[in-house]
Amino acid sequence: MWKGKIVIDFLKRKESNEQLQINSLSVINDDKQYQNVINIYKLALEEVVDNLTEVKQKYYDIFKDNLINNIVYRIKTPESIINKMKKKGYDLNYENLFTKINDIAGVRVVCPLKDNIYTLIRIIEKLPGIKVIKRKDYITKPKKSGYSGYHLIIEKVVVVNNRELAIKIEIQLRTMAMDFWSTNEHSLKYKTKKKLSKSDSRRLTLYAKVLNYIDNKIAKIYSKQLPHNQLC
Ligand code: 0O2
Repeated sequence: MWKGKIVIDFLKRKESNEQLQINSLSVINDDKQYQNVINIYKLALEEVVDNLTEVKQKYYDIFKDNLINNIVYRIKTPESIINKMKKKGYDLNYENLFTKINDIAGVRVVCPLKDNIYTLIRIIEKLPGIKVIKRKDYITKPKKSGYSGYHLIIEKVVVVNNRELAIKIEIQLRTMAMDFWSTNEHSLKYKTKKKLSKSDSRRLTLYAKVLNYIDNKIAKIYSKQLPHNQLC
């Protein structure tokens, strides 16, 4: 199977022998090579989203319960990819893009409760054509900011020109409470140029803890619920 390095060979062969350097942001959007790479990521991403949508539906059909609330996905913008590569000190070339940036294609799955996340991870691990290559458990160990969630880096096998390619995709798994916090913190602090005051920053970290407390308490109420046939 083709891994990252061989994808580069594939592009090299297809696109002449010019050096595979990501030159600058201004050229990247018109760069045919870049578009070819991104199209492969898009293909892999769409297949993973289809897989997860099917899991959501099948789980509901069997258990009449939601394992997944919603699934959102995106391809990272060129700006964001370049910023991340610069921030991490990587040279701007396709080899680093393939091998070191794990979230060019990203899926976010929001589940009702923490237990659903762990059930879903076990299901994802068994999906055909998907291999989990890295995990980050920010649920057991939240980040200093308060950020919580479970990240899986997977390789999804796609077929391009009759050859198999393993493409890296990041799956972020969150509860509704984690997603509420992260989405707001993302715009208030994590991805904004505006500076948040120290006290507001501290508040956000505190609210993450409060939401985590509520997440656990709601799960506890669910766990005490009797099955329908035992209610009377
Ligand atoms: P964006 O804009 O959301 O895409 P890796 O290279 O895989 O080892 P990476 O990607 O540098 O590690 O870091 P990590 O911890 O896995 O975080 C990846 C993503 O998690 C981030 O992507 C965010 O989406 C989310 N995240 C991490 N920390 C925080 C946080 O403190 N607050 C919020 N709201 N989200 C966070 P990007 O690319 O940084 O940003």
